[in-house]
Amino acid sequence: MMFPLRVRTAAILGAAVTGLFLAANAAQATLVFDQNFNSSNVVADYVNSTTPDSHQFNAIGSSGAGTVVSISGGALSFARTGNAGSFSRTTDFSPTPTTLQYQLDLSVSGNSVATTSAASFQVGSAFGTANSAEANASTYARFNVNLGATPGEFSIRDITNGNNSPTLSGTQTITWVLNNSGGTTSYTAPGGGSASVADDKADIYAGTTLLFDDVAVQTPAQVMTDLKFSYSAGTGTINIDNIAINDLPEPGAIGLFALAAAGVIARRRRA
Ligand SMILES: [Ca+2]
Ligand SMILES: [Ca+2]
Ligand SMILES: [Ca+2]
Repeated sequence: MMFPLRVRTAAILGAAVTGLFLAANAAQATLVFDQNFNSSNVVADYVNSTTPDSHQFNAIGSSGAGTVVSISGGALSFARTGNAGSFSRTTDFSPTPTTLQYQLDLSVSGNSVATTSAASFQVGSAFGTANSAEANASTYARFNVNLGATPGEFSIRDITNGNNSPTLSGTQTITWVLNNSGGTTSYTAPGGGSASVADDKADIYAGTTLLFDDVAVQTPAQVMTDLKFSYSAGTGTINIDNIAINDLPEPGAIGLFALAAAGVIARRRRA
């Protein structure tokens, strides 16, 4: 049987819109930075202090012998009893990302004393290469790592809002989704399915478990051009691997497709 022209037109437009959405999603993630620490066992090989590429840091180091930095088992390892260890990426990402999905594998070992906020991960701008954490005013968003009293156990602390995740252990893939775009953005959640994050909010996952949903970032007016990791309290080893940082699709891009499609349908209906 034949459907009325309007229904067939709507079906064709619907298929076209679906195609545009798929195209927009397929075009999405752009690499901002990645590093899996597999190419060398020498820490310095991952550093370029002046002109780092999208796989290199401006600095990886420690403030003294109390923190030993090494490449161990193909991961970046900070073994701490004192001082502070860090990585810094201070050369700006270009173009400046407005959304980020910052993923890394995290594990701890050798810890036996619970320590809140032993280490911190930060994204912001105008960072330096000091081993200490960056100032809040320079920090778009941050989360901390708490060491547990049981070896291998840790938790993630949303330090900005004062919330702790449940206890984690083993190697956890942490996914930190940041939105500085000015509007809500959608993304594919770890493990599949659609998720969203509002402007100047963050989602944090361990594996496929959402630990923090749309929590406020530290300084909403900041931008996301620099990275810092700083480990400055507690005893134990923190291992970092498979850093993968991508930007998410511009919410405006998908919105424009939808608006354009709606405009075509409206014109057809008037005709
Ligand atoms: Ca690795
Ligand atoms: Ca969310
Ligand atoms: Ca903002």
